[in-house]
Amino acid sequence: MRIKSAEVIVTSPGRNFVTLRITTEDGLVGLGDATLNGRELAVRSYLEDHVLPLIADGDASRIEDTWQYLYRGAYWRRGPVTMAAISAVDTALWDIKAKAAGIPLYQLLGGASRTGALAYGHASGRDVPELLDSVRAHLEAGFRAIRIQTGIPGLDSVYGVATSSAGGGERYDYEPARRATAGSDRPLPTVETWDTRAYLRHLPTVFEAVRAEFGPELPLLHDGHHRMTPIEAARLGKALEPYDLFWLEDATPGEDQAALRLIRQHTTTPLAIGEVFNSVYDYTTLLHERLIDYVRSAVTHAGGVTGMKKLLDLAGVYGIKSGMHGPTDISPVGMAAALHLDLAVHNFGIQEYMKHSERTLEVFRTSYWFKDGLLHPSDTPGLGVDLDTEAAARFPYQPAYLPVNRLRDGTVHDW
Ligand code: GCO
Ligand code: MG
Repeated sequence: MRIKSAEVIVTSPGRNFVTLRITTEDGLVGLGDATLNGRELAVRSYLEDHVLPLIADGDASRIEDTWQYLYRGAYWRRGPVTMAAISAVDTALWDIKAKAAGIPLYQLLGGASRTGALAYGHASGRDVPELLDSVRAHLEAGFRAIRIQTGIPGLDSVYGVATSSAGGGERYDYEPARRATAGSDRPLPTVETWDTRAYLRHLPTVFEAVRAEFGPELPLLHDGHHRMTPIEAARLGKALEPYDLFWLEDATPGEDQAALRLIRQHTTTPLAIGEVFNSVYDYTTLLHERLIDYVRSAVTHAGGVTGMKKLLDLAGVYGIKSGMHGPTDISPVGMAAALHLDLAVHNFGIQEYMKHSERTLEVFRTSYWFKDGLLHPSDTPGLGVDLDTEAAARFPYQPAYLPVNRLRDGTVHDW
């Protein structure tokens, strides 16, 4: 099974995606997601300039060997650009292998361990009444686990709060990486203002209102998006204990693994971290010392199906579960890869799920489905996603950035 051709497709159907498409001599096509939100073209270059020449004419069946060759062979290891590129090659090769076998990928990974993957959706509101409406809409749409994010009195714009409506009352577009404004030839990140004290005061009152309205059963999650110091995070975890969260995510900036020790000593609120990680080595302290409950990496950023499987197997040794990253900047290809792993691994916890826009789904033809709170990757051979290259060409790349945060005095803060 030799690789005949490989191409990188950058398309922007609503937001930017980077996809690797590998074709074998016998005509099998494999897809891999290499999207790195806001830094897309660096991964395209890494793939086109440094990876594709190395795998041209290679044996598509040698997945582990290709992974090790690209990881160890580069000498310069890890990092989001390198690992997104390796992820794309790896995922495309798994797609091809499963298609060659005529089976869905999860069968190659050991077969189904469950009937579907519990998915959480994103409820948000600029204030509490709007948030309660959004939770209600998510319950009506079938979600059985819900992430809660709200506006904070005194702040104009806050991470995780939808600013536009997708129609049908579903507000989902909470963090489009912003495109250049009309007339400007130089896109710059928008700047938001942040105030941790206001956030810490407000958030427990929000969870109190949600529990009062919807009762104790519904699993509720929250994303702190890297903004707290360890002692602030510890305080928030304690304050949220009465509301029985499924998890508190990214309470502190992820690169400081030791920070989680301090949080852990103070609270029994479960902790999740890792969406910006790209290697199992980013987790070693967290896993060995059982400082977290869920690993948040995505197949797209953690070295593909191979990298993610290695990470989840190590996490499983410590009883730590998966909670794979699944916002809309993970393409439908990355999402499908996650779903096959979700179905197969024993230590599955939950899957994040933000539905892609209709425009995105014009380019990426998916077969995975959502019903009664669970996602299923489908039984289509391979990943079960096709890329319509003509549709992709209609949506050329558009420079865009995530926002940045500043404190009220102008100091740069984590976003
Ligand atoms: C999440 C994440 C995303 C990130 C995004 C950045 O939990 O879904 O925090 O919302 O902000 O992936 O590109
Ligand atoms: Mg997050």
